[in-house]
Amino acid sequence: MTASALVCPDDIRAGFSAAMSAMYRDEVPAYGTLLDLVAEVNSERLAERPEERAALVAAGELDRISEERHGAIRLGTAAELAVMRRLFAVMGMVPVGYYDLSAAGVPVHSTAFRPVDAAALQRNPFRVFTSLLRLDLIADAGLRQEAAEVLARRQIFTPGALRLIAKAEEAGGLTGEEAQQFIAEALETFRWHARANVSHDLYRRLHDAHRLIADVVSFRGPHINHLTPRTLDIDEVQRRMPARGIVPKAVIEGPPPRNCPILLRQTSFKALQEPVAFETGEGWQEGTHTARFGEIEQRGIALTPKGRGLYDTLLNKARATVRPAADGSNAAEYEAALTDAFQEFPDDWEGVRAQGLGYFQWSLTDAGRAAGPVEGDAEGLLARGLLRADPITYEDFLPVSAAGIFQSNLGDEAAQDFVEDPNQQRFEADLGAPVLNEFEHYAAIEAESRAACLAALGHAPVAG
Ligand code: OOG
Ligand code: NI
Repeated sequence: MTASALVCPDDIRAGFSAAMSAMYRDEVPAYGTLLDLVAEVNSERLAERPEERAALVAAGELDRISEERHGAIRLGTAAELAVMRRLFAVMGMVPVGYYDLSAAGVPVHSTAFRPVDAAALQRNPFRVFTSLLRLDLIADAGLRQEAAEVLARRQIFTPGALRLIAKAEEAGGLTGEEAQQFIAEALETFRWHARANVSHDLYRRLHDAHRLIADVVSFRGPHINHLTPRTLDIDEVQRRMPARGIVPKAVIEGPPPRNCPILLRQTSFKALQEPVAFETGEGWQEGTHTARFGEIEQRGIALTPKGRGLYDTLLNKARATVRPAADGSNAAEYEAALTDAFQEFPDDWEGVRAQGLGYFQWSLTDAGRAAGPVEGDAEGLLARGLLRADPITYEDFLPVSAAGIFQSNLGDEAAQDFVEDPNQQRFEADLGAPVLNEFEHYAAIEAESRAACLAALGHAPVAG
């Protein structure tokens, strides 16, 4: 078979993301309502802001503006995580970043499977935030054992999916027909199961240990627990949710609204209580489970370690003054504290760049392309109008925000103290591969773009 018969992984990812979106809208009607609301606000903003619209057209992003950017799943075992890595690899998604949520009272650690190069992100940016349950953080040894046994018995991948993953690894990809089959088989893993694979009694005991443990252990597979489209105005979507009959979480996670957006702002509607049937040995007993929700996101510039350090400091400062309550009673105070704390973070691109807080993509201006060989460093050439520096979008996640999203969808009573215990080495051993360090990745994009500009302007290639 020739390589040209193989489908590009980006196309498989795009097909998978569309199939997942259709399945989730069908399973969770409130998510369809959220998508409609996002599309409405996005089109209003585009009508009001022709410059923003033109920038999206230039970036080739206008058509896909309201499409999903990410989803999330929670896995039970190391073996599941290792196969999940291979499944996502078929779609050009690799593990980026390590997130320890134990510090925030959630017994998981996580990575995000995502496309990394610019062309792949532009074709389809879909990512999956993937968490692995840490049974080692459950205090009760008996319960830990029972949970491990239930997890050891389940197979979350279909035989067809496993066969096609192996086929893709062997042949270096999938043909068009195989890709269609792969999408259909892979989708099965993320489907909701209205029948639990445990008794109501075990469910309740798992739930009492932590609601998240019950969510992972009690079902046949890692149902997708939310999907997240991009909005051009997160504050407005948050405001309009109640009128659409969906209940927003108390506060928007991440930085306050700014002229120059940084990192990631996210919010969600609260998880729904859904009917579930539990095994009794003789039949099925009705009960409920709360896990699935819908989220929205708005992204800004990727920050350097220095910028991220400042972000974390200011966020902690605001949260030390006002800790957002899940019922929304102090939401206004929290927003005020956040805005106040972030006065210290420069809110113009010049300032962000000059202080080394964010990552930028360098390119030649028209004048730069027309110029002959010139002397000077990047900053000097920028000042002379021969180069430009555009913010690089942050494509990853934030642990404090993720914990806030988890927490608001697990209920306040789920907040628990675990000893902070990051274990990236263990996570990578379970995954079967190292995760890509997101800071190094953004730094390399910036350095390469700057070196290419200088080379084009007749400078000797910069060493390193
Ligand atoms: C994942 C929560 C984290 C995000 O956007 O930060 C997340 C989960 O609830 O499983 O998706
Ligand atoms: Ni999310």
